[in-house]
Amino acid sequence: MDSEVVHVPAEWRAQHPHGAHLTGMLEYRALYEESIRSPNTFWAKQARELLSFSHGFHTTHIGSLAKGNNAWFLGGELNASFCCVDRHAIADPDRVAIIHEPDDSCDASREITYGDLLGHVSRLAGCLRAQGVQKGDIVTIYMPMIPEAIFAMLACARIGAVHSVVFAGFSADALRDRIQDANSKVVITTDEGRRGGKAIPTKAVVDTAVRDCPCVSTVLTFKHTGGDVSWTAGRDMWCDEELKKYPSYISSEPMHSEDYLFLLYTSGSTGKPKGVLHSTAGYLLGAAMTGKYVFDIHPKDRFFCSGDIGWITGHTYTVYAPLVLGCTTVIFEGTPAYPSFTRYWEVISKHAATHFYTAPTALRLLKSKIKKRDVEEFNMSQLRVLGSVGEPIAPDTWKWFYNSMGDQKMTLTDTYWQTETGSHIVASLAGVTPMKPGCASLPCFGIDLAIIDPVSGEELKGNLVVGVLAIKQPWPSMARTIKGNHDRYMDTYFNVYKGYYFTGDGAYRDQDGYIWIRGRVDDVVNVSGHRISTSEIESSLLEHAETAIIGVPDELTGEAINAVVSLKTPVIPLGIEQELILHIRQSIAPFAAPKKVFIVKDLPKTRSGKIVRRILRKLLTGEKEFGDISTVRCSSPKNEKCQPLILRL
Ligand code: 6R9
Repeated sequence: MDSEVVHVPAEWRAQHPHGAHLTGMLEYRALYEESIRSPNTFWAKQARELLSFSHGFHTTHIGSLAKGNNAWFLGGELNASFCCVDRHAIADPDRVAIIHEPDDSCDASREITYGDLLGHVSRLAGCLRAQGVQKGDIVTIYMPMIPEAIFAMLACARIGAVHSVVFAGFSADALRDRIQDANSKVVITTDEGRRGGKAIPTKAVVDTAVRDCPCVSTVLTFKHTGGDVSWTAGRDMWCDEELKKYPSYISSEPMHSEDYLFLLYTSGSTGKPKGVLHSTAGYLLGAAMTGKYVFDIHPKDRFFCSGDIGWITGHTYTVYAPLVLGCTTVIFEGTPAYPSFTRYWEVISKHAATHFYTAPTALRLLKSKIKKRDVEEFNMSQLRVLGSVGEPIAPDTWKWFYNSMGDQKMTLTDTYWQTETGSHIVASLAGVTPMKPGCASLPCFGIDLAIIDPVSGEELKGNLVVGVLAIKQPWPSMARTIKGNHDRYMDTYFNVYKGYYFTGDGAYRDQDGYIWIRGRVDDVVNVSGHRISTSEIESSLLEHAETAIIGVPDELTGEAINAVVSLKTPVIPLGIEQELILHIRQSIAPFAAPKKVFIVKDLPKTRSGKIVRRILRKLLTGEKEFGDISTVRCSSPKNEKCQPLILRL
């Protein structure tokens, strides 16, 4: 598994147009040592170098992992929109901040300079203020991948409002729950979005969601496709007309370092999604520092991250890292498969992207569809850095990415991190770290990793150890709390192994100290890089059935959801499988829908009534060995006393 090492190609450094930020592994090791030995000195220096504080901080850090009360850069004041917009607009207003590539390759792309961005963000910020949005209020954003979505995030930040971006693939029910939890007065959306040639009815979904949200007084809608929408007078406003009323510059609100910048919902191992809250200074520093060192971003770069702004990857690496560092972010509204499988190559060559950051699920799809000759015509000469995120990347997919898109000339970084960590925590540094295909590799600066034995709870020191991955020192971009439920925050991350942050992932440290991520050890399934909790899906079916949701390996999506369902009715209605799938699509999102549904008479349970997923997983993956089943009531199809487990497929 860990034998193959791919060294950074010699020409990478020789042909670097700006000179890499780090000279090599010696510098990485020295800086890493310093970041662990003297974290406060290290982080204070980074913060002063990479962020612009309107009032300097007096204390770098207080708090501990055991208490879950970490705070950074106290006394400091800054504004994320100032750091991402104003300072670049002042220095170089004509530099392009955002390039938008539409879904359809025949439609024109758009470029927004830092100077223009300042105007767009200011106007929208003024408009939000006029709608009564105040410092600390949460604004919900439900939008496709267009520049206006970034304007909306930064406009919130400008007036000190907290943004909550909900992925535009979520259903109206899921959106409603998130708007209600955030108690948003204002929701920002578009008439429609467009993906893979299809219209996404964003406004219609918002209309349905806000029916049950008395907190919402304003829905601001950007015109995007020109599609028909229904209109509620007094509540709905067209942004395009409204924004003309506001000035193209308003000053940014000074925020305390620890004021929240955004809320983002993610799945945990229990049913209800968690609203993870991130701070202003700490989060922004994590984005800036990993952008600089992991991706080696320079101001002239054009960074293309295919991650949607509805997920943390989109927040940190489509929006905040590129903009805080003052480079160009390339955003793409479409899919890798429309109108053809060469779409990513088209986007990269058309916009001369220097970086391309994507997920293994897209790569697996392309790997099965693309032949070398399909992509030969594209000019990829500007491309310097490739990145992977979201799930473990199998060595063969890694190699395909490196060889076919990277032409063996680039550096490929596998980046491991989470919504809660804010920015990368394990990653190979572009152009620096010798790469191992399929391996996230080494800890980022300031991240003190531990592998823990899940049984004894003891840290496993040294190399060649397998266990669960934890972190033993606080770092600035860690999430500060879960909205409305600090106890859940403590129990999920800090009370599992006292004194450590628990990631929920299994990991192996090889003989070179490289970290191999082995996937979740809790009840979270990762479908195409989207996190979803098994119990969230199970509880959505509770009315109709008792269900066990199992993640099984899948060639295309990494893991696929299988549902094993025991119905509450004595008769099994025809077509019930499709009905259940539809129900999940509507109540959560299409990506949460099971690939297969198995209707069974009874689920295997322990004597105390807990479903034994381990057995179902083995059945579904074709394993014959069931392990110890002495405590299981309905143990296996072979057990004569039990009803056959699978009635029909
Ligand atoms: C950034 C993001 C986090 C979970 C995480 C892990 C998996 C992410 C990975 C990876 C192996 C990588 N994960 N990156 N596993 N190698 N490079 O995806 O955040 O949506 O919160 O998911 O994704 O299981 O715990 P999030």
